[in-house]
Amino acid sequence: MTSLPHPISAEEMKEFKRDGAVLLKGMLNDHWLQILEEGIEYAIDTPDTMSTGLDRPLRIDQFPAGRSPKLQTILKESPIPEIVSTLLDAPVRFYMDQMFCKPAGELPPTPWHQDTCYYNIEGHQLIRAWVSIDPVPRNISMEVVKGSHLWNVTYRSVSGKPREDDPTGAAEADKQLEKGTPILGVDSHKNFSYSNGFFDETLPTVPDINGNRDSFDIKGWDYEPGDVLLFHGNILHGAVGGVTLAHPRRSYASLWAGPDVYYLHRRGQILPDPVELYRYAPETGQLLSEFPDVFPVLADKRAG
Ligand SMILES: O=C(O)CCC(=O)C(=O)O
Repeated sequence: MTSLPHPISAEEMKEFKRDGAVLLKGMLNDHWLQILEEGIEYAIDTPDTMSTGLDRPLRIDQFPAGRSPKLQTILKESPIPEIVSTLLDAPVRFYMDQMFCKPAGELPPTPWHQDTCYYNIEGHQLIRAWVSIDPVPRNISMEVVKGSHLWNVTYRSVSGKPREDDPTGAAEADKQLEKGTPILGVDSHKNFSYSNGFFDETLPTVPDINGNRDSFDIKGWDYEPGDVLLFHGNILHGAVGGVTLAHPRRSYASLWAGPDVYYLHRRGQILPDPVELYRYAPETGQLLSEFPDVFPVLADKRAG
């Protein structure tokens, strides 16, 4: 017995595997949309040290469910974990969440990027569940490069600073890596910035997708509140900017991990580890399942 409003079709499952992304229509009813809106609005009104862009047209918050009880409810009780578990056919653990708010007016773009290079985790069973409480028409939609989740490449993050800008900090970061401790310590939760970390210049840069759109197989959607967009952690994704919207675009994205996801000390870490993980001093290669109190299974909808 599923509590999903309708089952995920075999076609949709196939689409996710093939393209690395699928839009599931009408998965959150008005009850969930109300809770989501309250959760997002609460987070907007209570910025913390992980909020960036307060004075700019792109507000991004890391781990907003940490302070917004209604977002906690979304993570634990809404259909989202079940959806992800069904899609993976595996038990899923919540890793982290982010909120992206673009106010009404001319929208800034979301640059093309991959998510996994930002975090100290790696694995094929990483799924992002992206939802919005506002309609997001195709011309400002999240977009993905179809199939790029299978390219077997990790791109350089589009944030972070070059090592030569801060040689002392870079030497310290390299020492941390050698010791097997994360570059961004638990204190980085107190003063988060996208340029606290160093991008990994040994990784290739993201290709110029907008400059060569015809060369890429780009997929986007007309998104309606209630839909759930699922995309793979390794997929190239972004959103076009420069379009004027009469209402804000408030989105909430959670990252979910299946059994193969493990911890990895990244040279280009940009986002700190979840705060509760630091006390375990995790080592590269440890599965998230080794930290069940930090990452409990929130849904297990295996078919058989
Ligand atoms: O909502 C957006 O524009 C950005 C979302 C995003 O990049 C993500 O969820 O990884």
